[in-house]
Amino acid sequence: MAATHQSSGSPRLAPAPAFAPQERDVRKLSIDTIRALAMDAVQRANSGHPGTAMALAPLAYTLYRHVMRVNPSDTSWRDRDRFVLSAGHACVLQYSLLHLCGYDLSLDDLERFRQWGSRTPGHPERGHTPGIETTTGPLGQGVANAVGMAMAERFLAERFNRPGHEVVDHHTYAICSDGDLMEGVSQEAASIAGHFGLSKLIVCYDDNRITIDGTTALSFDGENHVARLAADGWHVQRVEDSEDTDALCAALLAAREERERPSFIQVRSHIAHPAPNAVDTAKAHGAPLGESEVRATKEAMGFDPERSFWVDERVYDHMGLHDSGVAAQEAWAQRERAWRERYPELAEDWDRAWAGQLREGWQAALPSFAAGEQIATRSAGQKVMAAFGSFAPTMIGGAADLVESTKTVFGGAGEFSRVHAGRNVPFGIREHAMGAIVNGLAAHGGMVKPYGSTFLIFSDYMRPSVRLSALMGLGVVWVWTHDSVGLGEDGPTHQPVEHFAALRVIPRLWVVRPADANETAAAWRVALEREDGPVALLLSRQNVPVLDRSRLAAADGLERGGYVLWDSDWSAGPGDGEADGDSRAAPTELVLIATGAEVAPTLAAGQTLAAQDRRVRVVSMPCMELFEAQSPEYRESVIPREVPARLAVEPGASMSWWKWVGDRGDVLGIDRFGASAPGPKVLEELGFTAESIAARASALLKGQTPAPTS
Ligand SMILES: Cc1ncc(C[n+]2csc(CCOP(=O)(O)OP(=O)(O)O)c2C)c(N)n1
Ligand SMILES: [Mg+2]
Repeated sequence: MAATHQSSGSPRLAPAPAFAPQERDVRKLSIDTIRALAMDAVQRANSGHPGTAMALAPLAYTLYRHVMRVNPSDTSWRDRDRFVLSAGHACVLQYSLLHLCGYDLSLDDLERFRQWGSRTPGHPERGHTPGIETTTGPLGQGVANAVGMAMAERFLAERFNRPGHEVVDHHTYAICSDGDLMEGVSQEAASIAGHFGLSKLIVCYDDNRITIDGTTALSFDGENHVARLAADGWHVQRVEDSEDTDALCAALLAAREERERPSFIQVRSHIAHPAPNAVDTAKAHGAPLGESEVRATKEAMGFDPERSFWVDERVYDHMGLHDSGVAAQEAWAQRERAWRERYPELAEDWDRAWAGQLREGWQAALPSFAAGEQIATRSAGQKVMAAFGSFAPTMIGGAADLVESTKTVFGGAGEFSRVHAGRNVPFGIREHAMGAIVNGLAAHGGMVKPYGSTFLIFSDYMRPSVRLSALMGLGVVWVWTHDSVGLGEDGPTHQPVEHFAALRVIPRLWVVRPADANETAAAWRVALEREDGPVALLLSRQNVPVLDRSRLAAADGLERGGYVLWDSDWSAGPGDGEADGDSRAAPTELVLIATGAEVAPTLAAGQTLAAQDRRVRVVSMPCMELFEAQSPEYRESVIPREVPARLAVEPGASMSWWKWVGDRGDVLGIDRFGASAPGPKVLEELGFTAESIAARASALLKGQTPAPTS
């Protein structure tokens, strides 16, 4: 093990490395091996991105071999350095490094790059390959994820470290490309990282001046990137030659010395170096080099061109991080043990947080709301958060400058700032970065259910990050308020319409739109208990009545996604036939299904029709994804096949509903944009009063074709 590798686990920095002359040969051999593996894997797959992987081999080598403190044998070590390859297209670079450094990734895995079922997918996927911290590929996301990880480190350090007892002390490193820097999300993230002074974040920028369509002269040369990042409050450095590992190492260590600002290191590189013909060409970005160019490159590197996927044993000896990693982790574990003994209560919170759990007793602390009160579900959400907040000491999050409106705040828990890692994060008007930062907080670990909130309409502004939260199966919560045209005067620019459907089509995302305050408490409970993915809470701006659960089914029904809220033959209450539909005297004629604020008027409509001797059922369907996950028998017991007259009521695009109402049912939705007017007026004009719902249902019962809503 080189003396320069920081293996002590000490918070103090290792001295800048002076590479021993005899090490230079094996260093070059190692770097060229990374290049050869990258070329071979892409060539074998006949697909992938060799150029950047080749050019950045010295940077990635320096990071893994000489700078980062990681343990290949335990990729979940809590205090490991985090690494994000934001330029995810170059993932063959990281896979090669992981293999050579001794992670559980074999040459076989590299040979199966981009193949079905392999552990080396086309872009890095969290949870799929050991050592991959976050899923990247959509450019810009990784930079913002890294900001979230650095915030998590800052928060956990402040919360758990004690003088002389540092259990949280690591860095977050990222490599980004031109595309990452062009994408707006990275600028939003850079801006807030500078503002918060995240000094343990170190981003290396691959300045190769090449993108897919040509050189950056096409669209990116008018900007001084280093000056931009400096203006954002970053510590900036330039390395003029990506082949100069001494300079790279010195810059990285200088970045680690920085105590006030995040670091940005611009590294001038030449894509596909040292390929003789492909170097500096855009075509080296995303296509195999071709057999003859691979051959020529191997010859130029002094490799045998007849060999593929070949690694000299000396490279494994030189690059293996197992011993140094185990030693570093053990040094840390000793510190952690001493800390545990001294602070057993902190340690309990610490373990719970890493297990993704809240302190015991939180469910019982959730409030219940009395019938009859009028309360917006966003306001109910505020009360629910206040009730469980102290049970989730590492839950942090915030809004994109709308906290007064979304009401997502932990009272008395302080704000996250340059000087204090409070639990309320003022994301500013940066929805997209908020999404990716929240993902980074969750991907870091130790942060229970980080959340982000804004108006539902602006879920569009963060959608790429929301999608990635689902793809990664992260335990995050998205709180979107002002969830319908019912928000009123702000008009169609602010009124979500297509968003319900647009969010429901994202696989693995649960979209929950609670009907009243008690369903809001149940919705938060579901969100906090979910272990395998994100939950979105859609909450109303306007007041809605707290439903009278003594005459209706309990709000816990939300856990099953959809439930019978009321049946017209429940003369004395839900106990009368709720569980056993067969005991009812006569079959249901009509099923009304609604979500959120529209449940109350739909219930009123159902009761009106019941008073006209119609046998009506009202279903509250706050979460289609959860309902879908129930048994066919349960679903049938809620929406019986034999009742074709089913009307769904939701003030948004009708398309999600047809599968539940069938072709003899009807959907009262909004397949147009909203309008600026007081909320009740907009809802009335678009047909969402109890009267118009009843009229629409009557028409359905009579077999009349409804008029389209445009
Ligand atoms: C958001 C997003 N848009 C487009 C792409 C497709 N794409 C992949 S890499 C790339 C740009 C390549 O240029 P650069 O980022 O400089 O990477 P390099 O070629 O230098 O490795 C593009 C447009 C993407 N991955 N993500
Ligand atoms: Mg580039």
